[in-house]
Amino acid sequence: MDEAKYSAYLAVLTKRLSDRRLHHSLCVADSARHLAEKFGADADVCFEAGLLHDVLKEAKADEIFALCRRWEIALTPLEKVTPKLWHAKVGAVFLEKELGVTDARVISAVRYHTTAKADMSPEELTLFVADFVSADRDYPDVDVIRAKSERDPEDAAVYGLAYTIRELAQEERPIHPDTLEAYNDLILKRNPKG
Ligand code: DGI
Ligand code: FE
Ligand code: FE
Repeated sequence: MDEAKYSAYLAVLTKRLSDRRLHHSLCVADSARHLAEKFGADADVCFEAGLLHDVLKEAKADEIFALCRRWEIALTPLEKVTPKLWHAKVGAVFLEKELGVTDARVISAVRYHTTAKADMSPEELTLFVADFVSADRDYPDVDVIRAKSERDPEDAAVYGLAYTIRELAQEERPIHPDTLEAYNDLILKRNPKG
């Protein structure tokens, strides 16, 4: 990425994000580039998507709903009541409309970075996994998923999805259909007989 573009993105991120979240974004960008180089996704696309993926993570509900109206983004009933999903779907459109991102691979990786989806592109999968294993992450099995990510990113994604689905079900919260479809897709690819 050229210097001018990097500085412009950094200025937006610095304005919108806490120090901790900015640090997370830089760590995810690094992890995404590393995984891309190792497993053959586009490294520049993954770095850019990693840098920008959480740009709207700290936006307030008022702003999210205003952006949805302005850009005619339709949230499903499940998405409306799940604030953690907003920054991915609305953030992807923000990249296009406000930051001038034109590469559909970057936009789509950001869009699906929280839920994942069935049939992910290499760049979508890479960002999804990078967000779990970035250097700033510190949850109980982060070492397990880091080790998997270095061997087989799809295996790491299955582990991450199973972890998220388990947590959400345990708390009796809604699970986005894209999350369930991503999980089934990767499981069936691994073992077509189920
Ligand atoms: O933005 P980050 O914190 O870096 O990570 P993220 O965008 O992957 O968000 C993770 C959060 O999103 C985590 O608390 C679980 C939640 N989440 C992920 N998939 C789903 C979900 N929440 C619901 N209700 N349904 C989902 O399918
Ligand atoms: Fe996120
Ligand atoms: Fe993130």
